[in-house]
Amino acid sequence: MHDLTAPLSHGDYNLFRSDVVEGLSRPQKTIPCRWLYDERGSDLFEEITRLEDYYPTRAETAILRARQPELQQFAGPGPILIEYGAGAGVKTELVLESLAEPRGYVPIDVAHEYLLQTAHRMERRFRSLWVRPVERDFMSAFEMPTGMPAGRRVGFFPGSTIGNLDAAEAEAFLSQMLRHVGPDGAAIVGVDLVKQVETLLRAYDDSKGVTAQFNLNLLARINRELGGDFRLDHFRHLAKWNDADRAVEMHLLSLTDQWASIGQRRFQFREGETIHTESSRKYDREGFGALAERAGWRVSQAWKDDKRLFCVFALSPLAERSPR
Ligand code: AVI
Repeated sequence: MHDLTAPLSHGDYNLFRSDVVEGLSRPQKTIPCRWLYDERGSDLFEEITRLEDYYPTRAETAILRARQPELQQFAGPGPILIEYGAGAGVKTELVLESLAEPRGYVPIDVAHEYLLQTAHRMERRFRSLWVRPVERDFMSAFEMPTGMPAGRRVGFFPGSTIGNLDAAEAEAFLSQMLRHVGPDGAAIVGVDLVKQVETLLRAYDDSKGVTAQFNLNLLARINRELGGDFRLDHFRHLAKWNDADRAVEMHLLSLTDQWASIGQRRFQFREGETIHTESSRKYDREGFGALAERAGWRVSQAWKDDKRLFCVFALSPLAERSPR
């Protein structure tokens, strides 16, 4: 998610190009949201998390702070924290601080520099912690590093990033996390809740226009990295609620009839046509509980903030081993 790296590798360039060309060839044009996060996009996203209108980060941080004793009790003594998509550090520190003598920390992220920064910061902050960064896309199939200390493994997936996955991806992700932590493990997952559409849309179309810049940056990235000629002033950021999917969607709306090229490929846009760039699904307790169950988990605890905007779920394996 946090791409602090310089140019794309050959493989990533090909993947980016084929995702964009294939996505723009569909009846509903679409580009996978992972490409929003080049260096500029990652900076803009960090800025979004500090906005008044974007409540999820604040609400989740408040829950983690308020529930430190419960988190400690839930994880038990000497746990190993496995974080999917290494975060900016505040939430990770809050959780590691809550835990009783954490033994290990395994941050997982595709962005090399970012991952190492996070790993080093946690090593410095928690002196006796065993830290092993894993440079992988958390959606790919991968194994835990060898030599992990003994202890209960606790998966940590904050930020409602699960909302950016569709139902099949979310289930696959939760199943893999269960495989990683094993039958004695546990998980802590941050999930944004369904609420008034007005509040949701304000979070994804903020008054300072940072989310609009974040979305439009995708076209700037296509121009720079794939040799595109998109006119950024001919598109507008659009956030809308999809009631059937229970998701806030980000789109780039074409303001006029126009063509844009990427190398030799030309794409036509009608006035009012959109490129779908992200879905951010929202859950309620029942909906998330059902998803978790399909992946082999049960909800042990569900902690909400005062305004009931966001929920941190503590999950246990459905087939937990009975205490010896
Ligand atoms: C990273 N992800 C959880 C954010 C979200 O809320 O879906 C990305 C984002 N998109 C627009 N604003 C924030």
